[in-house]
Amino acid sequence: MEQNFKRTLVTAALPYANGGVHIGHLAGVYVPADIYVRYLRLRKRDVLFICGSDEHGVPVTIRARKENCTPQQVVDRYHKLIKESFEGFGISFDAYGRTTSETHRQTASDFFRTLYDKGEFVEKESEQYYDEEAHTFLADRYITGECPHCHSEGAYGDQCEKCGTALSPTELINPKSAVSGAKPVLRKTRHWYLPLDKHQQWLEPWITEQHKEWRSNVMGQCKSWFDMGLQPRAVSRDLDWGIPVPVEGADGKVLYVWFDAPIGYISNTKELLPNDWEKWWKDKDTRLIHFIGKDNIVFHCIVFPAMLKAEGSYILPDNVPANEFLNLEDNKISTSRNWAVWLDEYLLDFPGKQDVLRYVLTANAPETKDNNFTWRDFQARNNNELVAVYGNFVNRALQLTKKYYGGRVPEQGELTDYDLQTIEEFKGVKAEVERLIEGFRFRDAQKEAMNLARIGNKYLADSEPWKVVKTDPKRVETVLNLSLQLVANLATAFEPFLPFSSARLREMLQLPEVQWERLGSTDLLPAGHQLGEPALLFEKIEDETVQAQLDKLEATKKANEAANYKAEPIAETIPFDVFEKMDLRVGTVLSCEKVKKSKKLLKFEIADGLENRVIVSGIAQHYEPEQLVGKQVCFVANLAPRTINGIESQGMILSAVNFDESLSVMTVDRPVVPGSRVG
Ligand code: B3M
Ligand code: ZN
Repeated sequence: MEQNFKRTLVTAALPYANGGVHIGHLAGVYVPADIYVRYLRLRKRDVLFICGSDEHGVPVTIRARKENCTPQQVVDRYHKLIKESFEGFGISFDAYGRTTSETHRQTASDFFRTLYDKGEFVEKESEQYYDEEAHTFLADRYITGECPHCHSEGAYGDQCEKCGTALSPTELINPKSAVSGAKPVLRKTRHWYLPLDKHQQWLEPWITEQHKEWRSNVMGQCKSWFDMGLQPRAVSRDLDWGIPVPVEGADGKVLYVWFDAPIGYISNTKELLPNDWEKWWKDKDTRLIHFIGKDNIVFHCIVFPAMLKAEGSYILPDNVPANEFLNLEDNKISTSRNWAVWLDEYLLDFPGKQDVLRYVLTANAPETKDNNFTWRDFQARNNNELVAVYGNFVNRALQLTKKYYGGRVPEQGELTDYDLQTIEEFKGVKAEVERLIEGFRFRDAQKEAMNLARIGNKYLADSEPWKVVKTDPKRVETVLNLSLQLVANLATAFEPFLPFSSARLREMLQLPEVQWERLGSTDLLPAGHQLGEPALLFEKIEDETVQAQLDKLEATKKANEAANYKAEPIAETIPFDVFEKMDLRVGTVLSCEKVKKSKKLLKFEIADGLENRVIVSGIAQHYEPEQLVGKQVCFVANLAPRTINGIESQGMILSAVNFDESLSVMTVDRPVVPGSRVG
């Protein structure tokens, strides 16, 4: 149990500095870790919260190549962006470092060297794809080709994104280097491997017997790895971005990013506490907790512990509360498809509303299964819970106190049975929130905190101080005193979850200190205490605001569809004389109106240089009539007339059909006289 430890070291996965951070990151890792750490601090436990940017790895080099800059420029940019996003959301790291720091290079290098000197690696030669034009070995992601399973083009050397199959580069049909486009050749190369097969002996019982308390999703993944039998893993790569392998004759080789990244937790601790870091990593009395997403489970439960054990002087993680994934509007969040709510954009679009997102992401946290974020749910939770329950209770209690007592906390008089019953209800919240947070059940813990506000609302509604004030003013003093005690309790209970709102609420209460140990008490605010000015704690989010976010996502979807659009195959060839039979002309739209009783049809009068003509066209869902009047449009002039909805249509107006079936009428680039031929 946690109480037996002297200190807790909490790490949160180091985000890749090849892009920004989004709600999936926040929900999966950083908000839960932050709640946990803030809670431990409130409990006055010795705790350290470590994170930083993961700046090595192939994705960084791919991004650099795409953007025509250096990998260092890429990570400098994103490190700053990520760090600021986290600060914006109040993620309270003690250290946020980076894996390109000198401390990290040295630490990771020494770590490798220690394992190397102890004979903890096996050295193996293998064949890997090499690009003879670019003179470089190719990382799996740098090789594309046809998927051997679904035969779609553009599958990567590690995975086909179309059918999801995991691949190895040699399985690709017609492999191509993504660097030069050349056909890669197999070349021999040497690498160092961590023999996980040997480590399985102790890893398996350590997890499955000694850590039965780990979340079932985490345990499930570990067991399936064990069942398949662990394999040796290469910890070096042929790449020019990363930490050089500190061994003679290893030119052109760097540490595999998943070898150096977890060591980042250690080096970032070292940077913060150069003289005192060891007790956090090497003392049995330290409890190490890794907060991660589910795609990182194998590295934190198996690979990193094996590295730590092989080194010999480090403690092992005590728990790895990994979350499942958060989807966005029913689709998988994706950086490459820009399907995400980016934190930096949220901070700009919703200034001062960090806690709303924190709240919603915790209420919806993917703790046991994948979950879905929708903007409608975001709005509903804000309006129906934060505003209508929490904010409303606080506001009523403070406004009534202001009105009746000039904002001074009234005396607590004699308590009725109902008062005592209410007190009994909210007293239990402390133990419950503690139990849930310590069990990494943040979603339920937050719900418990919210219960305080529900209790408060009910108490006020039942006690009706605004009525009783006329008949029994003494009673109102007690009701408002107790209500204010509840408000103060709310500020305390929400401190780990909604730190910005708690700070504002404490300001309104003029309650500078948070005393977690007094959560559940009825004397947090002494009688006579002068409260500050009440203000709204949360505000309603309007439909338009939500619609703007949905429109943004819709635009992303459209952009992705357009980017993936493949033109239809060309129709059967026709001889020239067949084409020539078609008389295409340009005409000016003299008038345009909706056809009565039809949703689709527009009636045009077209100046065609002769006698003018009427054309009926099915484009009413794409244009308002006024948008077309005066335009010069192309039309088929010698089409046999047809009667549509009782109107004779003399020709057909030409439109381009876009990828999404939207229409764009064909007009001319410069004005021409009506009746001009098209050809
Ligand atoms: N950067 C992967 C990720 O962001 C990786 C985590 C490293 S934690 C040591 O999902
Ligand atoms: Zn495939």
